[in-house]
Amino acid sequence: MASQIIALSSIATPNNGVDLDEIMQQKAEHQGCGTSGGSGKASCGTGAGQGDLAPEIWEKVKNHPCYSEEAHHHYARMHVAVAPACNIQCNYCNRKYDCANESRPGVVSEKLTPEQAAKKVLAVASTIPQMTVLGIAGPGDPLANPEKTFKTFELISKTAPDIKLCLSTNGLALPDHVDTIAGFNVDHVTITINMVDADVGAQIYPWIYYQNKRYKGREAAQILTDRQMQGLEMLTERGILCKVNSVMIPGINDHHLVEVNRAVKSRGAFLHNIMPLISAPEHGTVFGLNGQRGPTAQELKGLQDSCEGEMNMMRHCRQCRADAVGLLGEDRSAEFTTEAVMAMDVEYDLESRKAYQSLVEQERQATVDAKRAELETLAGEQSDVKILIAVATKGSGRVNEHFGHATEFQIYEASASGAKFVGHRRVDLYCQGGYGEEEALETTIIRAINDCTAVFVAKIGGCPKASLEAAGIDAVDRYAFEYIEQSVIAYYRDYLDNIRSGAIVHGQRGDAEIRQGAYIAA
Ligand code: CLF
Ligand code: SF4
Repeated sequence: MASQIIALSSIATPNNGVDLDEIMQQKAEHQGCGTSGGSGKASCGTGAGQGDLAPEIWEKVKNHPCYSEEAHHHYARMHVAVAPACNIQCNYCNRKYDCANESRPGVVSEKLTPEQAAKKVLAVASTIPQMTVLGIAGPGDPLANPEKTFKTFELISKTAPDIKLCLSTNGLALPDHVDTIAGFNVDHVTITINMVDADVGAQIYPWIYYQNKRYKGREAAQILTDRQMQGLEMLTERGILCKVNSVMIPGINDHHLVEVNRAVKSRGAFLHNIMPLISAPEHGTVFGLNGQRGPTAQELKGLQDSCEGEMNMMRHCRQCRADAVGLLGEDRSAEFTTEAVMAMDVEYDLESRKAYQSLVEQERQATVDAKRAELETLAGEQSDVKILIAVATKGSGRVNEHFGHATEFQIYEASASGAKFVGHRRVDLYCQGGYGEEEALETTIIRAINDCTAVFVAKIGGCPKASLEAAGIDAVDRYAFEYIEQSVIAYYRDYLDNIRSGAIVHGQRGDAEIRQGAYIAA
């Protein structure tokens, strides 16, 4: 395995923070949790693995970082911002910014022509060989800009046929374009559906523009929901995997989203992604200005849990920008400005990409095997104790980020069933060029992971460790560079042992804050 990893990193130097040589070196030096346990069967939801899905579905999702939680540790996506116009108005959107249905308000994209977009895709694919998906998600609505969207798909399907094409839409124009979408072999379409009741919809959408006419209020919302349901049915009839994004807006559609979940499930949606409303006065949106709050971490998780039945729930969405590039938890768009891309000599080497990806697959399989083995150590465990664990990672499914360098923490729920990814929390950087930013620690990091029992890091200094422990959060570096899920299970097993021996007393943690405001790429 070590020699394969060396080969992997020599094929390309993807600056994705996943330096596998470094990992193996550090792992050799740092004997952490070792290897116990293992899960075998992947968890339900988007953690679903090869054994949980029909082979033809697995083929479609296995390398898609949004449709497979497991894949998102290893594979990247990119967006090209070719679609500026929109045909509806959402109360959480300010048109100065990107489409808030698949991006955070607060950051402006560079808009591209289809030709510029095609060159950018080749440039990114050559630099980041684990980039497997090209999505068009704005900055307006892709299907309100059908010529630009489909021209982009046409160019990319000719020059980079191994890249999956993906689309995200509000659904109003969707029924008119399903055949074209199918014609480009698009396997993945996201529809943002926030309601199936026009009275709820009227509180979210002030107007839509449909068939050359502007509609308002309840009438607008009724047309929108009818078109969304029609589009969803048409896509699923053609075997296209549909993800539904829903923005959770407390007091407006939070309880109603359970009904939305039922409605989209009955029409064949594959995945439901319930996202928190991001709303702040500085965004200039209706909801931002009228003080509409977003959900807390517990409210979001509670709704996601209540919708998780036979339908897969996505919990790893990063609400990314319309020009996002990289793994879901990172943003490398700043490396690929139009000016930089146009100046690049791009050589698209399909064979190198395949070789790199086959080695990524081996690393991925190793994470699954390690989890399976560790889970066996929990066989027969009956405890109903559940704890949350925050993890600092920069990819590859390992605990491989220093506490001070983390801009997000991945959150895992540990229980007698094993380890399950349940979300992520964006935070301010603690480390500010040689010193720790105490304000960031108090105001964002501890609040963001306040519901967690422990935080796993590759390394942490004495001061932040003491502050975390004063807040009741165990700062753990003994799993540095080990696999995340294996480590979560190992920690949980030790945690139960400590409860039973009386060394610790298990208590419920409090709620946590979901970070508001824009994330600016480093
Ligand atoms: Fe982009 Fe969306 Fe395709 Fe993914 S994003 S168009 S399905 S390739 Fe993914 Fe980003 Fe969440 Fe979207 S994390 S906002 S769900
Ligand atoms: Fe904004 Fe997207 Fe809604 Fe259009 S669909 S108004 S771009 S959030």
